[in-house]
Amino acid sequence: MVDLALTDARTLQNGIDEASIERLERTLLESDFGVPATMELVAELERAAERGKVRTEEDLRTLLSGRVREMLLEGGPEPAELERPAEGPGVTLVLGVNGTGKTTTAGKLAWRFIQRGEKVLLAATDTFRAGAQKQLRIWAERVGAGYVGGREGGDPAAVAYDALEAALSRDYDRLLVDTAGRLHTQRNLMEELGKIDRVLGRLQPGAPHERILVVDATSGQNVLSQAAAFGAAVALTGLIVAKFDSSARAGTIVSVARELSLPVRYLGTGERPEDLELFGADHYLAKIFG
Ligand SMILES: Nc1nc2c(ncn2[C@@H]2O[C@H](COP(=O)(O)OP(=O)(O)OP(=O)(O)O)[C@@H](O)[C@H]2O)c(=O)[nH]1
Ligand SMILES: [Mg+2]
Repeated sequence: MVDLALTDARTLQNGIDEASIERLERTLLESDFGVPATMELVAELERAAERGKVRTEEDLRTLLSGRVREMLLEGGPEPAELERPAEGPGVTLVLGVNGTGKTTTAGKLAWRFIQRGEKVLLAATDTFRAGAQKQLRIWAERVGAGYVGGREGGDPAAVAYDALEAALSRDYDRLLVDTAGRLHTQRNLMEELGKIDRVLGRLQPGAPHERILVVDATSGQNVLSQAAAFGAAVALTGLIVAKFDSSARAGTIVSVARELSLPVRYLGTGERPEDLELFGADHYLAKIFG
């Protein structure tokens, strides 16, 4: 929650004071709104204060949440569930740097769609790290999804191909493709993503329908450079912010929506299957501004 307490309640009678504005600026930066969004919000507040429009904390809350809502919408329209075509499985690539929560998020998404009556297949294209395949297979068993993996050291694009072939022939509604964590500096690994993407598209025109970057809520402004690097390799369609439960830096979402024009689609709020929420501006604003 972003603390909107003003420094001195007395000043409210004369409008908001300079110290309160500075304090708010610091709070926004500490919450990872980023410099451009913070500057814009503070300037807006100063303009409103000059016109005598901010006299109470409630005024401040209304002003900020209204403007933050507009910023969120710059990332795109209010997000809906992951896309699924009229025919064939909805294919989603799950991407991100090491340890952000990709595999967990793939498992949670599977659970979510299974709850909605869909038939879901999970594909483990991380043939690189020992144990990665098993982790996703356990999730598949746990939530009742199908599972396709490959042999250790095998070609990730070949696993993706096998999985989509299985999804098509066995009438799955969804295919969620988990990928190995990688740094944007690992050029081969970034190119491998492009290959997985193309292989899927050749087998089912239009696939993958979603390319989701999973970011860690505690990464702050690093999220921006991650999104830029992955966005250069494949055309991202949105973000999932995992570990939202363990971060007070809620402003990251605003800077992402605003600076990257990418919508946040879901928030990860824990380690259980049900700990994934569809992102909604109202809910988010209530969470951060009360
Ligand atoms: N509290 C919390 N923990 C999470 C969340 N999502 C993932 N985790 C934890 O974060 C750790 C890493 O999650 P993984 O799903 O293995 O991350 P990954 O991106 O697949 O990791 P690599 O495949 O190694 O790149 C695990 O301990 C998860 O349980 C979340 O929303 N909240
Ligand atoms: Mg993983």
